[in-house]
Amino acid sequence: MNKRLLAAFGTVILGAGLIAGIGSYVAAAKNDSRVLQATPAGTLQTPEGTLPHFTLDISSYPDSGFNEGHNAHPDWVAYGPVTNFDVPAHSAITITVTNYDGGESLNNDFFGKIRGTIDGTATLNGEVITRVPADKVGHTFTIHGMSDAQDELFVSVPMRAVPEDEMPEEGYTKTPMVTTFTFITGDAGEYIWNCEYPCGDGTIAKFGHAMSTMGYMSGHFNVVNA
Ligand SMILES: [Cu+2]
Repeated sequence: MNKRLLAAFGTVILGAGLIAGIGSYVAAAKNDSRVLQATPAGTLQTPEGTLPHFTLDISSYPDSGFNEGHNAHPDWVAYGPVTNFDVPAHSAITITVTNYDGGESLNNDFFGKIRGTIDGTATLNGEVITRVPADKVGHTFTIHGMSDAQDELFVSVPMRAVPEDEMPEEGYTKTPMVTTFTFITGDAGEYIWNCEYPCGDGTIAKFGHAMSTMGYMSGHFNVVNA
């Protein structure tokens, strides 16, 4: 194996290791039982034929102030309105994430690339993209299985960070980054999603607090029979 191939391979292994580690962390905690059901949106033409189509609209925030009554840690970064989702099996799922948060650099460029969506693309503020530069990522939405026995579902999409000079002192920016992506579900099963951008605190690696507590940067992603 040549050196470049080995380096690329190493990056993938590191990525997979991170996911596995965080996944088991997350599975142990069930803090917030609220679940958002995907909204029916007719049908969609996909590479796998015409499928039932569903949508989820979510946001990522620099703090949990939006989440009154559920914000045990109002200063922690979070996705909302909730962090547990139900989507139908064998369907096209379109998720729109409105990101109000800034960011810095990913630990791992693996998560800068869009993975597992139709055509490997997303749209960012209406423009088609396949990746976000590793130093311009605010959060990621990364869906994966909890065990190897499961139907394959791996979707990872980076959210572009709001530039520092557009982040207000108070409240949320009026110019969020809007990312939309579509993927196809297989059989019903329980999955986990989490953010792979080190946006937490409490540890040197920034994988503590919001990153290691259910209901902020992670949650359940259930694929259910319609
Ligand atoms: Cu995050």
